[in-house]
Amino acid sequence: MLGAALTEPLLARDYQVTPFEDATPLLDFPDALRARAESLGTLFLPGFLPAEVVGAVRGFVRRLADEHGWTQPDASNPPTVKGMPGAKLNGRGWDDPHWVDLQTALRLSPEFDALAEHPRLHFVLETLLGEPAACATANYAWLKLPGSPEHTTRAHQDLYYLPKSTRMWTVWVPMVDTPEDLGPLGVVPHSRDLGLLRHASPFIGIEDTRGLDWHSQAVQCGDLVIFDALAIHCAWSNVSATDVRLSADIRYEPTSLGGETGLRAVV
Ligand SMILES: O=C(O)CCC(=O)C(=O)O
Repeated sequence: MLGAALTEPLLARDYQVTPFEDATPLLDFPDALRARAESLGTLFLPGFLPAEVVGAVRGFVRRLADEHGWTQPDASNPPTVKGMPGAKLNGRGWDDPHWVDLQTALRLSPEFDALAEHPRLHFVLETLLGEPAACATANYAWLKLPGSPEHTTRAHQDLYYLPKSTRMWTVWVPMVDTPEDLGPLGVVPHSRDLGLLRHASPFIGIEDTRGLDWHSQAVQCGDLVIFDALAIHCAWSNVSATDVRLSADIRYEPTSLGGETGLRAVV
């Protein structure tokens, strides 16, 4: 049973939040890019990916979401997605069997491969890892439906769920234009200095993060937020009345590790 607090929206306005630092000027200076990433544990690259590459994944996801009755069909596939009124994911969202099926279909799709293997992404990941990057496990497309604060991604560190993945970097890709009320990602820079913090449970995550300095802002389709395995992050609640937040997270590890992670059972 969920605690009462988990039905309350998680709102950036209740936290100390400043905008992300744009790392674009460092793209021509790999050493400086790596130094920024290692210091902050996160990078923000606005407009980094071609909109059509991300749009193709959005189109794939929304076709399945339409079939499940979660979203309103729109064959023109704009970077906004309307929810079907009253639509809900079951359970905790991530254990809804239809959502799990969607993840499987997505991972087998050429659209996802084209995104995950995009050369611009691999250039950045290889710069951060110091060797070629391999796409790891635990890659998801998230649909955050309006009116579902109980499915908000609360503050956590990925290393808690993927305890072997100390060298992993995650790329968070908004697949729709995501203003603040749609629930963009929030990240705490320099989290690795804190080590792995106590998580109350896989679903609750880290309970008290109000004293921390968060980075977050409205983002567009094509932007990227990259963060390491110890970066404390969340996604604010979708409090839009009508729209769905769609995003993907794609994880990478050094090729020398084989791209295999040990996913902690989520209960
Ligand atoms: O987008 C979300 O709601 C979750 C993202 C996340 O936690 C991750 O990428 O690790």
